[in-house]
Amino acid sequence: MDAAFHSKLEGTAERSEFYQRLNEKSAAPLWEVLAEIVRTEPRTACVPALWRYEDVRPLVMESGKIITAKEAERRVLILENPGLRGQSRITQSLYAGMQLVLPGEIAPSHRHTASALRFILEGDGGYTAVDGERTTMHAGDLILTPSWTFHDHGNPSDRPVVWLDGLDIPTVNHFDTSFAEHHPEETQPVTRGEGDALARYGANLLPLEYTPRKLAAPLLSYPYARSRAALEQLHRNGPAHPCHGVKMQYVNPATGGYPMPTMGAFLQLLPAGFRGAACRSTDATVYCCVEGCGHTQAGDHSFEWKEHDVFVVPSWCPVSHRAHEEAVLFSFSDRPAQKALGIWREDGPTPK
Ligand code: 1HN
Repeated sequence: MDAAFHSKLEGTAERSEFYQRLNEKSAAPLWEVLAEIVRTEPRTACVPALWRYEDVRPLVMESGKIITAKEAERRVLILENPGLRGQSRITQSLYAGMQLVLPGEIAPSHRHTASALRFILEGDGGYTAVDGERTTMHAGDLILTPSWTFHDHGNPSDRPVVWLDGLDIPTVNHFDTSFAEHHPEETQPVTRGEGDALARYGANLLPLEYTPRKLAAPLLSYPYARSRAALEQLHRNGPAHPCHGVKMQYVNPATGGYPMPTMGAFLQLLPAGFRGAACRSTDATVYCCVEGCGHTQAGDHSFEWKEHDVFVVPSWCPVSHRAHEEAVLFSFSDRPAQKALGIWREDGPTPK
């Protein structure tokens, strides 16, 4: 990059006197900050980090004794990036948290500008209702709550339900575009039978003359059993990608695009003994181990992960995965937003 981006400027008395007068008029000299604000490549306060489920789960369960879902509205422990403490975010653009709904509880219906995805970790009898349809949560399912859709959660089962929430809250707040409101009722009325959206949009069929009217996928849920079976088949048909193993992206079946405009989601199988090459991309990514165990190198951080552990890899940080046994990783990032803006980049594989 141009030398001008890096040159150290001399601090003269004349300049500092000028800067003071600029300051009084709410103005500032670009040349003093140019190298800082126009980086030659991404440099972020976001750091690689790992949350072990064995550490977080007991705290999630303890939160169940501290506050009810109703009182909390949403009983969630935020996973805060250690480089971004106090900002309720796991990357610069994304929020992540672990949510608990205990047997018999209801998390009341509301809607907001922020889009959410949920990746189910534990429990088989919880549900989320979105736009008049309920979907039962099973471990490994991906559930969408697109921007401005009413959503409530409930747990009629006798076991706690825990999931990973991913929201684009920092993105929405970056644009100062947050709106939110409660539904007049605690639980929104159910207007369609369970499985309606999956049959209508998620079975390689679409209604006649269907044209998408919204940016988000018309699906509520992407059941794990189907995605897992597809990865298994693709693994048998081989070969695995040198960086990613067998990696697929969740899709909006009506457009072929991402499930939501601000967040993309991915599922990858790493075959037993897989040793991936390093690659990097500009979308900081949140990973969650669904099955198996392995190792991830993210820059100079090394993570040993197993089931339900969550880790985050910042923008442009070289990342490589290894699997000690066959493993499945779920992940999500702001890739669709970056691609829509024309600013997404990737690099790799780089030689081991
Ligand atoms: C929200 O609505 C949910 O609906 C979870 O489960 C986490 C974090 C911030 C703002 C809204 C939910 C959230 C949230």
